[in-house]
Amino acid sequence: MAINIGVIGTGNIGQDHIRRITQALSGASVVAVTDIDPARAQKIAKGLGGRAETTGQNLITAKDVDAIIVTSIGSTHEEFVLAAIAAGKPVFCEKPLATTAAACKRILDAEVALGKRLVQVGFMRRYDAGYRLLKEVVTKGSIGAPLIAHCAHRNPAVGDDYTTDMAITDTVIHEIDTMRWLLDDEYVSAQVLYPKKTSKAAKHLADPQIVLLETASGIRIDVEVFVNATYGYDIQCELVGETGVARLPEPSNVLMRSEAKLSVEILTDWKKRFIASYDVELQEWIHSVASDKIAGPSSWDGYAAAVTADACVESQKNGKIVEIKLGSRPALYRQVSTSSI
Ligand code: NAD
Ligand code: ISE
Repeated sequence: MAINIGVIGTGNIGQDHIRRITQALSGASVVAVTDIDPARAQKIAKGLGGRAETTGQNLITAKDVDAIIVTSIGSTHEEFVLAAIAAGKPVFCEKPLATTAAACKRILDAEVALGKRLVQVGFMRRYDAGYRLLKEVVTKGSIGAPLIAHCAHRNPAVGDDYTTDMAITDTVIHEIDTMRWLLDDEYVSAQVLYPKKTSKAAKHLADPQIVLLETASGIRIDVEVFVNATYGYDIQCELVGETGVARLPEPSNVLMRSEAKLSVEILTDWKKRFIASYDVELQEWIHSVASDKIAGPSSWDGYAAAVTADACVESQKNGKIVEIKLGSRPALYRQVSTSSI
């Protein structure tokens, strides 16, 4: 039986997820959408043959909506995820789970009180074929114990409303989650450094930035976040282990010989870079909803990322190394779900 999905937030990624559910994936259909901009929601609903609900709350409690996707802006996530938990419905929430650790903790507490997992967070890199290969290298011990990781997250440009803290909460949040999953380790400290600023960044924005993370076992991770890198959307990750080095594969692309150059095109759009990962992520989520066993990145993962992001933002302001303390993981999140996530 197909799962009836309601989508809250019909902007950029909301529309992209609707497209993949209706055109690429199986086992679900989108029956209702909503947006704070009603005209946008109505236009999308019309294209779908579904309906537009007036508010997120109405969509969540609608009888024909089995599961919810939250793709509205980050500051609205807490309200909608809590409402979905209260309604007892599975909810896929785009990253970040919420914009502060305190808000994520309220979600975590509500889910723990219910005693059942309903929430999955949109950390899609865990579903990326390249990152999964890297995870296999670590798990098999092919480069020995990991010691150092070098990461880069580069966007061609950002809008004027992008602020210095968003480099952490909106952008590096992906590396924060991916690296703790990849290394199976928790963070103990974070620090943010500011290199020379690019002339391409808005006056109010510090860009690029370097984020330094340390894990409980002593692994050091550096993340360069550079959101006005101009040349493309470029995600890099290299792990240095005791006996070898492993690097995230480049996205496959045509090798061209032309105009006296040997070249490979670099992508500029994050949607294309991770298109297959989003497909796998949402298809697995649909299957998990159908079998009533939510298994992907959890509220605990969303919370751990937010605690780390809070520490990074604090360090952005005081320049210091900030300690990270997660507390103990509730039993609900200790169950092993699948081998890869
Ligand atoms: P967007 O601004 O394009 O879309 C957000 C939509 O939410 C807009 O249409 C807006 O009108 C709507 N909205 C705002 N408040 C609302 C409310 N109270 N109720 C209903 N709708 C509301 O933003 P986006 O780029 O699509 O990002 C949305 C979310 O997805 C963000 O949390 C972002 O971090 C995340 N995201 C994740 C990825 C990823 O790679 N996983 C990529 C892009 C965006
Ligand atoms: C965007 O919101 C995303 O989540 C993309 O995956 C990320 O790479 C980009 O930097 C963010 O702005």
